[in-house]
Amino acid sequence: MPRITSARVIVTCPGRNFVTLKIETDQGVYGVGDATLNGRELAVASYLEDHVIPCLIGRDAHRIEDIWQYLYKGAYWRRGPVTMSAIAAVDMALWDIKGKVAGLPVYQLLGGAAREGCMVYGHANGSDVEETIERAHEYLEQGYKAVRLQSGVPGLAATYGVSGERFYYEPAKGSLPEETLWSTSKYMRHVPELFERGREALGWDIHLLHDVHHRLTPIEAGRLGKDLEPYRLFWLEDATPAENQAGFRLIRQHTTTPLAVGEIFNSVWDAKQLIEEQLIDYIRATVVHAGGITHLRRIAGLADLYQVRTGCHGATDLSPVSMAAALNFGLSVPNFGIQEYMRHSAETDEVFPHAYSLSNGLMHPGDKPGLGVDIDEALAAKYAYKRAYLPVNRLEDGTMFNW
Ligand code: GCO
Ligand code: MG
Repeated sequence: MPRITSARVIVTCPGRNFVTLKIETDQGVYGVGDATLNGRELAVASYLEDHVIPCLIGRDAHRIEDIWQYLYKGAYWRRGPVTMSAIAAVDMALWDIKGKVAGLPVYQLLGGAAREGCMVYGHANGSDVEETIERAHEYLEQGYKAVRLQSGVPGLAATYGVSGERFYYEPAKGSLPEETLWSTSKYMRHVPELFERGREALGWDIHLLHDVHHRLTPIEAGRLGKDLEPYRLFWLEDATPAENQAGFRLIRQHTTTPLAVGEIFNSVWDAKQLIEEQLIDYIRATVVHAGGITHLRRIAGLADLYQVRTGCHGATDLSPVSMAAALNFGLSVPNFGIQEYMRHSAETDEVFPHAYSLSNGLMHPGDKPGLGVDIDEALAAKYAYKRAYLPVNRLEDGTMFNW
């Protein structure tokens, strides 16, 4: 049995900030876990260093479930993104160790491949509809089966999902939060046009997705879903903030557009009513923010009973360690739906060498024992942490709103 001898937190900024936990054992085998919480990174680093690592030393690394329960129940203060990201990092690292000791990729330990690969969606974003469509074409040419369309809204200087970058969207920047302005009516007028043009230009063989990023009320979301029905979206994401799970009933009463939610969820309790009442179609909770592979499997198990499929968050602020874990999970889980894939920068990929690969719109975690991802610590040490914040959003009259 591999005993945990040491663990450390590695904070690095190869283009953006990442927090990684590395757990070492007396058998020379180590594991890595992602602990990145965008804009609040150092809170998780401290939670791990000051409170979790001292409890890990000497434990049997194979007892993943016991250590999960120990950290969850033992903290007394349950749930929350900081706690659950820290637990997730430990959990990922332990699955990585178990796989390496067994000589098997983690998906084999989870039941083996339930499909050939995980369908992913890429991000097409542009300052206007034409630019977004042009970028979506590039994904089609690369064999993607699904693409998310976001575009600038006429009359708004900036909006969620649109950036100067060609293939990914990186909202965290600045030494203080950037402030943007929002108008629901301008947005609601614009989105149906984006998808009307999108279908005309891209055809019907590609899945199209859209992220509202928590900016509508339930009844507004119902109307947008209805307006988008002719374009047969794969999903409409985060149509309204989801603290009030019952609010999704109102959306459901008005539209058959499939709904996805959950990238900011950290526990099955955030999604219980949404799943049990079949108020959503895709659950977007992911490995790093929802307690690791161990807890995500529990969420997926509940979702499967209600024909809700997975659609894990996979933005650039989730490190390649999370991506590797999500792919091992996604390949094995029966009710996989889709995986978000935003490419990382070349510097990030260099710091985190990985075995996963993309072919014809499907991603595979690769067959290296463990998660199939590593961290180059010497290289990581060259990129010092840079404080960065997600933007904040106001209505045009100055009222604080959801970003
Ligand atoms: C997505 C998300 C991201 C988040 C980001 C916050 O659908 O990929 O909405 O763009 O805003 O991950 O850290
Ligand atoms: Mg989103």
